[in-house]
Amino acid sequence: MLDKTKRGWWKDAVFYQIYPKSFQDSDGDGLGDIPGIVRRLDYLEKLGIDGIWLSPVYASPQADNGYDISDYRAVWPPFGTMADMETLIAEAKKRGISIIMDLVLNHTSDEHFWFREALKGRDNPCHDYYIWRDGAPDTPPNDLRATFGGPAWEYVPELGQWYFHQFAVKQPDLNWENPAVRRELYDMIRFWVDKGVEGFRLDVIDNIGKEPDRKITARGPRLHEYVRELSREAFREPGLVTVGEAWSADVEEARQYSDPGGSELSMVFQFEHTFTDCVPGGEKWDLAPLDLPRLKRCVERWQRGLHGRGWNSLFWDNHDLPRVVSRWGDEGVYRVRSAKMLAAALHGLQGTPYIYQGEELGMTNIRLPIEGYEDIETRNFYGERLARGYAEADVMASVYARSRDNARTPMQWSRAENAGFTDGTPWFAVNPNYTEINAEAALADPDSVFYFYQRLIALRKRCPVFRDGDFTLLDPEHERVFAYVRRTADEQLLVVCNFSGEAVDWAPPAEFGRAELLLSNCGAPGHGLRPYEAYMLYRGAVG
Ligand code: TEU
Repeated sequence: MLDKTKRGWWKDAVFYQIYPKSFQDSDGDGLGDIPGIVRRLDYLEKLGIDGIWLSPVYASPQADNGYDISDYRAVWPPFGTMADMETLIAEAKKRGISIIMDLVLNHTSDEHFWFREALKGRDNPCHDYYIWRDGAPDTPPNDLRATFGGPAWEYVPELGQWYFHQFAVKQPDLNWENPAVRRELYDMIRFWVDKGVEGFRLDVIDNIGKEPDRKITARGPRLHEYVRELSREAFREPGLVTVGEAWSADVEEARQYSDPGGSELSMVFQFEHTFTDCVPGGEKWDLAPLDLPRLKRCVERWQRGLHGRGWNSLFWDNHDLPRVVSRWGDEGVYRVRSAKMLAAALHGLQGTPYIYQGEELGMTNIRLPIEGYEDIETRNFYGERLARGYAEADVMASVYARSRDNARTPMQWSRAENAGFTDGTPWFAVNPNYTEINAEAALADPDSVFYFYQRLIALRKRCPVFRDGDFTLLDPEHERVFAYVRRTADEQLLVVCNFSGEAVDWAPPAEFGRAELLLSNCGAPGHGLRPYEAYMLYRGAVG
């Protein structure tokens, strides 16, 4: 078992993200909950993961599924109680699984006590916890837009002031320039550390240093000063793992965030690779076929850029992204094989892998009529694009491919009604393919995607090259094959993945002629590569 008191233990770890609303319901209200997670810990232990990144479970009006927090020190009642949370932390720990909480420090809900106080008047001590500008009701301070659509400013007639919000109107931004705000947040973090939480995922951490008057949202001038202070004041134990969500980070900046000296964070989530199938310069909704050479160059830049100088996180999926098997694999005949191929491509890299719930089953995207979507971003996008004159069919094509709700359909546990997720009415549509794609079926099939992930997790623990090896990309311009070599002084690992549904003529480098086959998704490698074939070859010290 990993020694989680030591800095760096996460370099050997694999994490699993749970989106609690959609994981497991235990009381029939149609919403996943904390006792439901406890019930599934044995399943996660079997998979072999070392920690759970738990998306927000705090008290919240749920305007953004919990990323709008009204009380950081309370659990949203439909998810359970504080006692349930304590049980989860303890039961997980017994199984060697750490709980990593999601921290939303950039904004609160407008129903948070601080904001309700702030609305009482300019003299209220909480007023300066948020970002206000004087002005007339019809002219916002400037033209900054919110991520979820509309202006980033909202007018409050009673105060004659506008408040700043980078996300929904119901998510007012906290004023990090106010030391009292920072102090409150550090105290709150310590509350959770004292409860036994072993790490944190920091929501949009790159946005905390905003300076809206200068139209600066991400990467503000004081950002790293704040992150260092946060780390010093709140993350005192060297064993606490911290991962910052940083859409704006480039390699250079990620080095700073994940500096091995530990002055900031353990690692960041960066998203550059998730734009390699978007129209260059466009938004995530502007679809283009995957440009594999572009994806490979991107991965190469990050692998080489952080080797020895920082630490990567590795992921294809999360609660904001579509399902990777639908995106870059095949939902049809090659679903299982392509899901394994994508897993191999990612887990062979240097960094800490994150598995998003259901990814280990090869769960897929969903298609619903627009009324079926719950996500605020999806709904606003649909309205805005139609208003701008886009054709409905094109807008829906983007929704099918990129809506965050693709990831938020209930976890598919079994063939039972509602996929075994709930005895009640699920809060969100269950993907009808649950009769075929579900955990029960996967556990009964030794060739399932689940066991492939289980083996990948075990391999990372067996061969140091996964953690330590450098990175050499083979055939950078090849449009179908993603192959790379990882090397340490006495080990070599070759990862070969066919990203296409067609057979490809490709042979491994001669030095791997007698290498050990660590794993593969269609038996022993033959001549060339079969559709979506993937394998790993190994030469080295570890038997
Ligand atoms: O996401 C950050 C963020 O910028 C997203 O809105 C992202 O741009 C979008 O999902 C891409 O489609 C984080 C959380 O992960 C997300 O779930 C929250 O909605 C958001 O912050 C606000 O807290």
